[in-house]
Amino acid sequence: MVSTGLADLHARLQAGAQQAGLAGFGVCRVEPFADTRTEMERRLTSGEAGRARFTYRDPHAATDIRQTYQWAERLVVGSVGYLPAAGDPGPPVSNTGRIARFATADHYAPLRSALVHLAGLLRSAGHRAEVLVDDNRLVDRAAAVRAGVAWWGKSTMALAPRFGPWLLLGSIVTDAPLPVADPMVRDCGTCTACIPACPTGALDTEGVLDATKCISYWAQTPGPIPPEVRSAWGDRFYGCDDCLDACPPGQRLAAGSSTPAGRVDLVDILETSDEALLEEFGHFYIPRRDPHYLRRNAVIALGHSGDSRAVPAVVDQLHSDAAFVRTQAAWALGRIGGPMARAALSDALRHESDPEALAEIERALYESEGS
Ligand code: B12
Ligand code: SF4
Ligand code: SF4
Repeated sequence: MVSTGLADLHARLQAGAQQAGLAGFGVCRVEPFADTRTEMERRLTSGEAGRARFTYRDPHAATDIRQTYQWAERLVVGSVGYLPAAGDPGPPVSNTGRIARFATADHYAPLRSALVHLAGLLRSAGHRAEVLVDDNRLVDRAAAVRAGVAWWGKSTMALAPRFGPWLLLGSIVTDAPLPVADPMVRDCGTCTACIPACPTGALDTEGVLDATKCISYWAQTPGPIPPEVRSAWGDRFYGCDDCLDACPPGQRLAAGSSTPAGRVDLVDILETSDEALLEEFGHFYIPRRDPHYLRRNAVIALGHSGDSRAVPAVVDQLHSDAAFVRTQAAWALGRIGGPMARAALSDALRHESDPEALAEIERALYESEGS
């Protein structure tokens, strides 16, 4: 039995969520997300989690909010739609790269401010409230599904009617025993469109993602990109939207989001200072805040572009102080080919000391033979 005070507070939160423009709002209990924990542990053991840290650093804590907040009674879950605001990168243009729509700007900001506002309502009613947005201490999708804000898609995305997968998720942890929502009675039915749409085969039919094959994972993971992922990279600079683009429930919204956004000049990126890169892309997850990873991604996309006008900028990256950037630059030059690329690779062969970069230079020279 929920007291009138709590029912009233719930109604005020719901109205506040609507006023703040949230796409979804729901409340759920805080019992551990046992199935998610089991699945995370399975993926850690099988290797499918890759080197992902985030929630995988401590699956026990991420699936049991009471380990962080012993007083927690409920999760108030909110979602925000980021289309049409995130726009559309449009068709590929030579020497440009694509930013996945969730990252064309800090699209978490409106979600964060809406949840901070709702947390204020909870606190003024005498309750505790902490806002968690894309936080490693909570598995956001499991919370959204339990709170009736979304259903689980086979792409592993949390989907909602009208928005499809184009949603970002966050929660408020509270000690207010608010009335809880019923989960959404919905699933993907017979659709499996996202599975063949994935360029690297990272998804299977069971709703499992193998992070070690996912371009989105590699775009934010240290080191050189494995050859099979590199060869499917296309014009991506950060993130990947292919399994979202393929998803029928989100396609109407995507089709109406045509304002150009999220296309960047990759040669400019290679020529931009560390400070300016971190300033412009500060809202990305960049390992150790090291801009070399942005240049690594740019160089791979330039290799796919195959445009000889990019060669001088990529040649400069053969002198990068990060071996993984030199390795990818050699690979890109091998793909673009041409006399200037070959001359730079031959020169690099004489001074390169990193074994992986050296092997890539040799391969690139071999592959660009005759170009
Ligand atoms: C680590 C992480 C990643 C990793 C790994 C993702 C993964 N699948 O684990 C990488 C870097 C690959 C990644 C990529 C992306 N991410 Co991410 N990521 C996270 C993070 C930090 C943790 C996710 C986690 O713990 N997963 C644990 C696994 C086990 O849970 P799960 O993926 O939900 O898996 C469940 C399903 O598989 C389901 N399930 C099991 N069996 C079956 C069977 C069927 C039939 C079905 C339908 C389901 C199902 O049960 C599993 C366990 O409960 C969250 C933020 C957070 N704090 O939660 C964001 C988050 C999941 N990411 C987000 C986004 C936007 C993305 C990208 C779209 C970004 C992009 N455009 O590049 C891609 C999407 C790739 C994809 N298809 O998932 C959003 C997703 C929002 C949404 N609507 O779902 C989140 C929630 C961030 C946020 N706060 O909004 N991400
Ligand atoms: S984000 Fe891209 S690479 Fe990752 S599962 Fe989706 S389509 Fe595949
Ligand atoms: S593409 Fe189809 S199967 Fe995949 S998540 Fe969307 S609705 Fe589900």
